[in-house]
Amino acid sequence: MKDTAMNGQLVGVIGLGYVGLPLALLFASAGHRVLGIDVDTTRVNSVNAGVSYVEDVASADIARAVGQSALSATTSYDRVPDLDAVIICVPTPLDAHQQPDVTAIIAAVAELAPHLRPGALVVLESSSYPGTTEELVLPAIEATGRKVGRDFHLAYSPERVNPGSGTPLQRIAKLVAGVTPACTDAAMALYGTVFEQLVRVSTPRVAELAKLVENTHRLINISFVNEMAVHARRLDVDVWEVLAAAATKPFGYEPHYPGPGIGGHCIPVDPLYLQWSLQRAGAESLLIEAAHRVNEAMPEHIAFRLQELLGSLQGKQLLLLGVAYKRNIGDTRESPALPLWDRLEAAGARVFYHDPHVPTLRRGPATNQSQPLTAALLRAMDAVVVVTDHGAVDYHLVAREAPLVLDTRNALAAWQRLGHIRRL
Ligand code: SAJ
Repeated sequence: MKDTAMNGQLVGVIGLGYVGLPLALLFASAGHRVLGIDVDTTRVNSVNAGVSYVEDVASADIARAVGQSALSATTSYDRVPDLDAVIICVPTPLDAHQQPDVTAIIAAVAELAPHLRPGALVVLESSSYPGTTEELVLPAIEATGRKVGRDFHLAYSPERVNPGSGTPLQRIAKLVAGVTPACTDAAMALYGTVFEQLVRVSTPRVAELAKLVENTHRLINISFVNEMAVHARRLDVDVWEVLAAAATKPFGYEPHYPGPGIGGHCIPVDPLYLQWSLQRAGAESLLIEAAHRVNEAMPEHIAFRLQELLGSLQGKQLLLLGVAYKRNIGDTRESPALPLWDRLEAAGARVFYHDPHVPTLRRGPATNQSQPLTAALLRAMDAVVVVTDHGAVDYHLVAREAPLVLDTRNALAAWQRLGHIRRL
């Protein structure tokens, strides 16, 4: 339900990435004025120039919002005292030890806390461990002498952006949980002006954990079908036919499909935030550990299959078809193509790639170019590995010209009967 009474707020969005930028536009399109705050000057200048750098966001939409003075961006926190609400959408990656890295949240809160206007609403959207809002954000703001529920409101509302899906953000149900009932009311009032379905939950910890459970569910299910893909050959079945058959079950089953491993900034990361939370509480999830191990081993399995098919990889020329972490986007963060590339080079292969969404790719000191997908290129390879099943690839050309294809995504299902098209 849209509550027009709350329109015309000045809303700050901290972090203008694949979560914050669409959210900023959504609030701008609902009659609010939005101030985007980001540490990256290039992003700030791009927003103010009406140029998008997020695949699901059209430049025209940014330009329109900026032209209507509904959206502007800055690297400065100077205007925090003017803000009615501040929504934090900064990254929460893993550190080098695979532990939660919440430094971006800490930095953002440190900047905004001293300048919050009386009655301002702060909402954290970044995926993080249960307790982040009440153990990390709340004390940092109250350390300025402000009291939650009286001088400011604080809530948690996990982002549910789904890159490349085309699902309108406002139609995705939104969990909302305030530190106090008044905080929840304030967050519901603001979010109610843009989101069609709000789901009120009792505490931020519930919402924080719900988000991690959503993505851990997905990790475990994908890991299981990856495990089936690795072992199906021993059972003398085609795992893709098995999964297609299982997918006909209309209840109690949600289809997932094998791949080269799990990439992105959600599915490989959020379950490890959950595992860390459990370990901090003296527990541990056996399933998360096992799922993580299965997915981490997929690039090794691909290298093993290539060695089965080609013999030694020493000196072989291999083309990775797709390096993005999932189809039809250009994001390579945590992409399984990256460890696969390193593994194949370590085995002595010469690795090339073609990805219509990724023009260049850094691997170590080298910056590699996406090779034009031509018959000559394909014929020059010893094998082509389909890593990402982008739509904008001529798979007929690949099937016709490549001497051998290891298809990790079933992108060449139509040519499966050909002997040189192999699967995991
Ligand atoms: N993947 C598989 N097999 C599958 C599904 C995915 O191997 O059956 C792989 C993808 O190729 C990718 C990784 O898993 O490498 C993650 O893919 P994803 O489809 O989960 O895409 P993400 O990472 O963009 O996840 C987002 C998440 N959204 C939020 O966190 C708000 C996730 O919760 C969604 O479930 C997901 O989109 C979605 O459903 O598309």
